[in-house]
Amino acid sequence: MNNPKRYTVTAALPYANGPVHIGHLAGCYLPADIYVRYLRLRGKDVRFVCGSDEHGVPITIKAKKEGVTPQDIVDRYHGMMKNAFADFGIDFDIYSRTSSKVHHENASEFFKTLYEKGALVERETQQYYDAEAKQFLADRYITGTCPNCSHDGAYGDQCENCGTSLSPTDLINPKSALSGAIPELKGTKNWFLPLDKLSPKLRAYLDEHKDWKSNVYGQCKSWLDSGDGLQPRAMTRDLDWGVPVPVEGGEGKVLYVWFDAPIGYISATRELEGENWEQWWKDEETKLVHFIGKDNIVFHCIIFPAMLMEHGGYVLADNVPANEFLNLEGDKISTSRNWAVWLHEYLEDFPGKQDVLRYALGSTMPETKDNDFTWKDFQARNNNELVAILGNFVNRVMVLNKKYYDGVLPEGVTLSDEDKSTLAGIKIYADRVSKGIENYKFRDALAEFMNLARLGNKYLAEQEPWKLVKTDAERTKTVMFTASQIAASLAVLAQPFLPHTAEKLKSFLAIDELEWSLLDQELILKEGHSLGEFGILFDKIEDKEVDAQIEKLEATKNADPDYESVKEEIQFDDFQKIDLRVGTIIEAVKVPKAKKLLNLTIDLGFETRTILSGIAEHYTAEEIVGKKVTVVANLAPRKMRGIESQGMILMGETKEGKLTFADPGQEAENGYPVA
Ligand code: B3M
Ligand code: ZN
Repeated sequence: MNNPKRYTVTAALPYANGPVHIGHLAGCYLPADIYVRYLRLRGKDVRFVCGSDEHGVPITIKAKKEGVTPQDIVDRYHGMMKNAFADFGIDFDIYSRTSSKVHHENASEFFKTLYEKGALVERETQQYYDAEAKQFLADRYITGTCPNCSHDGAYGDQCENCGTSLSPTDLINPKSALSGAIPELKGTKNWFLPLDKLSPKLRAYLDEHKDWKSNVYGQCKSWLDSGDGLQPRAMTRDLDWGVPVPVEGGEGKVLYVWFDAPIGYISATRELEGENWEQWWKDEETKLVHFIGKDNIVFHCIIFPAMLMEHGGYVLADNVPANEFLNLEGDKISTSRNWAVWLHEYLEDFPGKQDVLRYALGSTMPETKDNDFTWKDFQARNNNELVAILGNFVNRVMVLNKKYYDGVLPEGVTLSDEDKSTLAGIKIYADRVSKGIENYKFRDALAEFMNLARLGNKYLAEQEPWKLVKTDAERTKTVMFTASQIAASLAVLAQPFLPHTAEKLKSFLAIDELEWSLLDQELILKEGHSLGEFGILFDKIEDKEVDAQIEKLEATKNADPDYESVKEEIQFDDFQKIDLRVGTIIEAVKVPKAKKLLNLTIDLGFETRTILSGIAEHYTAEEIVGKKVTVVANLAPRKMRGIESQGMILMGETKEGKLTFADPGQEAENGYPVA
């Protein structure tokens, strides 16, 4: 779309189940931010929306693993993610969350509209069910072999290896992710979006967008053309975490996370814009652009457009510039294996160096194919480019101007042809930067920015003002004046990529506003302009700093994958709240009809307690009488199987999963603290 009236730019809503890492940044948020910052500089009307995706199985599985509620999980990560994005200058107009009231109402309303229009098909189908966990197994609750590429860990909704969208019943050798059990089939009712019937419309939409990146267009095309074509897809789930299904018969079911999440973009806009939200989604002259990673292509290019078409009244995405994946030191980034560079940890190790990471990622982002982030490359980008080219050029300009003219640009300069052609270079590079960004070629754009700094260095190296000053004071003035213009243009052009650096340059050069239109002026800085105070832009990163990062990663690799990650840090006061005491088991009986439970009577010295413990599969009642144990003495009582358990005993575990007693030692006295 040429010359739209306004832009709505979305960045994928990350699942709130872990902190943000470099893969997130390079895959989606950095390119989106560069694009948006650029549009704003060009005076465009833009809204940049994002937020946490707080529903879906990734959240509930994590909660289950930790024994906390899904709400606990999303509350823990939402704020952390929001801060990480802000710290790295990802300049959203709003970072919302899908557990918000506005979103629940909006998603609910959207579903109801489709339902009332008859756009959804109600169907009773056989779905996999885990009898042990008493739960239907949708999406990531079930894994198996991908029918398309034979990858072993495919999920019930998608194979991450080949990107194909799946249904649980497509999986070969399905297994419950909850219990590992082989699931059984059980009938249940859900609402489906008939993608098969919508295929012609979707195909027409795709045909209008042959300009999309080839990785995106190609993937979509192959789904549409695949053997059976598109299949109806369930938009509801038999789960209890999500937006409740708002129609009759929907009790106990929620909207499919991939139904509600993209609506989250609309909800965030509503939250941001109040009554004015509609123009951002419904006006023909609004250009909608979704920034995502490649595993989200089917949802943004097929399913969400289908939902919007069926609803009616919405504009569809003009482009979906999806990136491929970023690997780390040759391996796939993985939250669960802790193979990642977390943004918050990066900032602890490299305080104030946000732009260095933005630059390194911007230069290697996986625009057309998967790419690799290495710490050595990071170091080289910093030392050989940011320090040696950009930093060096700016520093020479600042230092020499200070030394020769006390920081006031000389007057009475006469530009030679060579100076003029050097200055003409500014426009050429600026145009290349613009073109790159407008065509979603952010790496090229960033490279052209650095090329302009190279031009500046070359100019200084050829003119050698530090020598010239001894023989030709007049000519030196012109040289420094010309070089200063290049520095000023770099300040303007740095803004989309390196916003923190641009701010520094702005104050070094004492420019009031770094408007893009300055690049069209013949001269950005006038004769007699006073420069500001300055310092060093970038400093060298030493071998030992990146070696430490590599070692940190290596340690992760060597770590036993069986270890659970250490829980969130607590304060000493939190720990002090737990009252641990020495006790002795004086009686033990099996709890009838409970496979795992023993009913223990514990001598705590000052009193005896009844404590139920889930150790019956590991110990017989007889063999543990007389054992010393560590008791959590102030745990609120809990009723299980009609018996009140008045505390808990601590157990260890062997590698094979056998429980062992956390024994305080034979001599320890009952009732005395364990601390
Ligand atoms: N949360 C998937 C992801 O984080 C998903 C994106 C939603 S965008 C509407 O990869
Ligand atoms: Zn596959």
